Amino acid sequence: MKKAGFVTIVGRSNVGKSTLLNSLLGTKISIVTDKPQTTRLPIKGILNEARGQIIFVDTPGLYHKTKDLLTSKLNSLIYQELEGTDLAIYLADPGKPIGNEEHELLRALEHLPKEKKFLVLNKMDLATHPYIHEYESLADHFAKMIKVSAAEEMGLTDLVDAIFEILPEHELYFDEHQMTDLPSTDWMAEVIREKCYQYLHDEVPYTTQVRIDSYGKDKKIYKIEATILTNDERYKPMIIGAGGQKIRDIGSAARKEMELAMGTKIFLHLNVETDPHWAERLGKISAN
Ligand SMILES: Nc1nc2c(ncn2[C@@H]2O[C@H](COP(=O)(O)OP(=O)(O)OP(=O)(O)O)[C@@H](O)[C@H]2O)c(=O)[nH]1
Ligand SMILES: [Mg+2]
Repeated sequence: MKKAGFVTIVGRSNVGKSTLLNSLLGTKISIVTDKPQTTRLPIKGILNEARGQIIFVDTPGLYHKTKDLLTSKLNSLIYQELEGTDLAIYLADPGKPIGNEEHELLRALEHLPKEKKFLVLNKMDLATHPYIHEYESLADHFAKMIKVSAAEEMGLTDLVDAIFEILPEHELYFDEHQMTDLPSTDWMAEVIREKCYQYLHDEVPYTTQVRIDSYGKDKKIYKIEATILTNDERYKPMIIGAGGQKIRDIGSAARKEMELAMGTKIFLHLNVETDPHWAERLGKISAN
């Protein structure tokens, strides 16, 4: 029988969890930015090989700088995902010292047996890793310590080999050709949300969520209607921009990426609405 199992990637915000997921799968499934708290859904990416199937779960990064509803919801999603996982990858960035977030995650990981935990040090492509010794001293608590660069795709074969070594024999959980469990509307919304992070500044992208209102094919063109929700009326003009320039930039960047991924022409129409309550509904759209 083949091997199959769930591997949950946890770590502080911005350590490169989503980059790692995308590099492992060789395609972009999870969105990546240089800002913290980018990932909001636990996104599953599925690696299929002759040896079996690894389902990687990308989680929101633990983040303690702000104490709001969104942050506490994102933080609690991490713990839900760790329950019942076959392996936890604790991803760390040795360019940053161990802080409160690391201590909290390490405490959460104490509930898992050592054999079910890997310590993975990322961003090894950078010239210096000033805090690497702090993380190396944690190695005893993990079954393995592996050094990688998610961005430069270094060390990933070793990581995948080590994962297959410890995964149980199990029938496949997903169809062999499937790469993600994300329904296509969630994926479309994530692409648009990523462009909000690229084109909007400071706190503005954090106030946004994206809703897909309708989609479908009309002749050869795929039509998508979506709304960017912001929790405060005052952010609306910033999202729209002078003469509508910002929303056009966001829309056109999202459209190009969707056309590339879907291999079809797309007509994307974006609206902007104020909805102070979107964060309260967030847990209900978890990708589980
Ligand atoms: N130099 C270098 N940069 C990396 C590497 N992996 C990720 N990054 C960068 O680190 C930043 C954060 O990457 P993400 O993958 O979004 O991090 P994350 O852990 O998913 O962040 P959250 O979803 O906010 O928790 C981005 O600017 C990436 O390009 C790496 O191996 N080397
Ligand atoms: Mg992420």
